[in-house]
Amino acid sequence: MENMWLECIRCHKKFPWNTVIYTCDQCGALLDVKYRFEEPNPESWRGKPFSVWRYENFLPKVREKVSLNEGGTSLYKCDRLAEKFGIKNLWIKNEGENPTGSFKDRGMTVGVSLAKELGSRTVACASTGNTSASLAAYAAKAGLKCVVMIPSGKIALGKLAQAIMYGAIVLAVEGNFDQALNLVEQSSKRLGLYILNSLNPYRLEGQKTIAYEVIEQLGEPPDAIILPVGNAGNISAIHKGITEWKQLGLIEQTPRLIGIQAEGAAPIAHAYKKKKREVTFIENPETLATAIRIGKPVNWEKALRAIYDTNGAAETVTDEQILQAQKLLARTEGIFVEPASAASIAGLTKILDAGLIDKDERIVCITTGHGLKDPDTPIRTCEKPIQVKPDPEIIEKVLQ
Ligand code: AN7
Repeated sequence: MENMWLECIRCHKKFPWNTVIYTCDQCGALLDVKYRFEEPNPESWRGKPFSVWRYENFLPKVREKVSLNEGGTSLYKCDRLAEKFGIKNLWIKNEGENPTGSFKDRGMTVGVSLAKELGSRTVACASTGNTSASLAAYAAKAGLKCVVMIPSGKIALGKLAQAIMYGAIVLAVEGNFDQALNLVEQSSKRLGLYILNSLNPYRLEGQKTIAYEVIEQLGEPPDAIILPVGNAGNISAIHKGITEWKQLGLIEQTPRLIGIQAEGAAPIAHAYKKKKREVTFIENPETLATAIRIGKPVNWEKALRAIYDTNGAAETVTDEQILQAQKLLARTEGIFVEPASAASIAGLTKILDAGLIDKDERIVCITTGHGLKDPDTPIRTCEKPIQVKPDPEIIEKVLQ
């Protein structure tokens, strides 16, 4: 694959595509996958199924694709929700529709295919939940061994059920996600595990297809894309996808990328608000949106690049605002997402109030994970079922 290589995002040192490496050995920064693209011809993919591999011209070439038919998720026009916000053009890209219920599947189909291509036997990740569920499924499909390290007691029930069911070795680490990721990095050096967290640049290649799908579904790029940010891989991936299509002349406008973080876990939003190019990590991140309970986002540098390059923004939301947004979305549009995903909706209100988006702009919010991942939250925060005797008179009374 002489048309593809890895390149440091800071000092631009190049590495052959098949080097198993996650950070630059010269300056320590993350890597990007780079390509010498052939002249793009949209006709070459227009007839293909609506899925991640539809865009294989822009992805690593692999001999065997490990796929569960990921991508091709719905883009819903949300007029009832838009009306609540006093805006006109709001869509939701619902990534909960992926095979394991989150956007991570887009990354894993590419990342696990690469793991096979590179001859890895065991794949590993640290995870706040969704990454572990997704990796476990794709490792099963690929026939690879899978080790996942999760912060003990701090991942949603559904995600844990998935990782266990797909047969991963699940290690509950006594510490938070950041500590678990550190542990995976150290263990991978000792044990030769192939890491599939978002510091793996190949995983982000799959995730950039969210941008391509949105552009094709709308017929043009939106004005803004709003999404929750944790380890900051997704915002970085979407930025890379958009940048590549712009450079290839496939689109003219680039959407502004707006990242939303939970107040107790918002190092990137804090950096943005101070207009800084560096991030101050948070030692003890806290939020009920456990998916984004991350204090040391590995992709901070790529994420700030995404925000500043697109004239985007970052904002924080409280847990209370997240829960309200989760209910609002479910009850106006019939879309049930997990709390972290609702951060993008909660953030929209704040971004509009702050005047960072005009009311007539075309806005896409990305909801990253399915609501059933975390059944405990609605059980705790919503109305309890009304207990009744099987008697129509009682029903009549209750419903009056
Ligand atoms: C539903 O599973 O980090 O900013 O280990 O599950 O790309 O990290 C999950 C992250 C947003 C944040 N929404 O994405 C993990 C993990 C949901 C998520 C994010 C996650 P990034």
